[in-house]
Amino acid sequence: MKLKFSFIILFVICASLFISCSGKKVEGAFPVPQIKDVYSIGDTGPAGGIIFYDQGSDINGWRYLEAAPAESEFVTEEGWGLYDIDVRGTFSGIGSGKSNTKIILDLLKQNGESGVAADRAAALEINGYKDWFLPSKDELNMMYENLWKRKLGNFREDGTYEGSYYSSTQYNDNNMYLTWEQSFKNGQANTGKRGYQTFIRAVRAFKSDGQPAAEITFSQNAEIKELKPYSYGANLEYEARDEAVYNEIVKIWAENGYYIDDAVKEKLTAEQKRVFEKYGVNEAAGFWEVYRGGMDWGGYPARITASSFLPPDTANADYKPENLHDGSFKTAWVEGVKGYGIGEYITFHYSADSQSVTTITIANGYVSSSSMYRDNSRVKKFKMYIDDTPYAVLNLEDIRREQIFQFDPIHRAHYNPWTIKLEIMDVYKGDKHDDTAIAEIATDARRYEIN
Ligand SMILES: [Ca+2]
Ligand SMILES: [Ca+2]
Repeated sequence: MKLKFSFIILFVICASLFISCSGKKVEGAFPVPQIKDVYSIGDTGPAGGIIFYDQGSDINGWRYLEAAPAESEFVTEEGWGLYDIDVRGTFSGIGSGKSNTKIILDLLKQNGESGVAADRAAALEINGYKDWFLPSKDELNMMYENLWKRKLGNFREDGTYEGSYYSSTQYNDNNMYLTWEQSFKNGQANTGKRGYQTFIRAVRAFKSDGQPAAEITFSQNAEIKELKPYSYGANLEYEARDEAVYNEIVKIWAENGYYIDDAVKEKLTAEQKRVFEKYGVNEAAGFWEVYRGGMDWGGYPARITASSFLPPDTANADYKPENLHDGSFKTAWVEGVKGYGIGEYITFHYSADSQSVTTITIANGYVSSSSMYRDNSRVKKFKMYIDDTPYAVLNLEDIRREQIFQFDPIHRAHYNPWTIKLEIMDVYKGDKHDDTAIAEIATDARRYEIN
């Protein structure tokens, strides 16, 4: 009892002198904490901050998120730190800020860096609470939505970057390592370099009973769907040697009024007959061309990047990520690391106004011939992420045929750009090479009827 009483006295003295009890100078006295059975958005929290998110019950070891009081806000000369360092494993989702911050703190320690956004947030001590962290991208946005829009929280709209606040979420732009931040002047989430003096507002998580959240509150395996192909698209048992013969048939087809009847068929050579039986004549597409029949309704990526790709070979074939979406089954992306490329990934970048995505169609492997297909490796499992948060595991079959995965529309708030990432988890090993290839991937807003 006596100890507790002295602590309160000490706290009052410290607060009135604008000095925290750890001896560090702080900006000002903090609001008086409120202890309640149930908190609403906008309430003063148990640490004197403001409640900005409520899960409704304890899930993954926490219920509420509390933004630190405005008096604790800061900028650092050194910004976010970890320039040019890949901070792997951070997520955007609500509930990921605490584990993101732990990843950043470990890397800062490894690199001997300090005095930047995450470690200064984690070092805050406010009304006796020391469990502060840097919010994730989506957590930061909830502060904007639930506090700023109600004129709560005294967020800034000024400064060089118009009230930009740092999140703890990395953005990997083709191996340029940026950080998600959000302007509280216009609500836009942006990716930025890490040296800027952007504002930092720490947050903390706590349980229904008011106790601090568990150590790691975000499980990257939470609720991941296991998906199999829902349907199949084009049969891709093409052979390069058939291409010239196929083109002869297309010519004959055009010369005969875009039709091949029995009389025309009779005149075909044996080789032409064989190729015609195998492929038919595709009215709208060339031999290697992806035929989508005008069905591309939306959900179209603005660009595609990859964690690595194989440099061009002596035959001058290239294996860039753009080959994944060039409309040709002849070209492929091939990962560029030693071994089978487990952990390598491709990222589809969508603009803020893109449609939702409901299908991903994948032509697995180097499909341009049966030997190329077998010699190189194919993907067996992809881990699919939405904005770096795990969403599903795609289980691919080892077939030269388009495989179509379908899911509920992936809705994103239509004011921020967003991403789908596919990470190689497992492969079908090639007979000759450990190069893992994918010929084509399309994402789409179309939806297949359930039989
Ligand atoms: Ca391609
Ligand atoms: Ca490889």
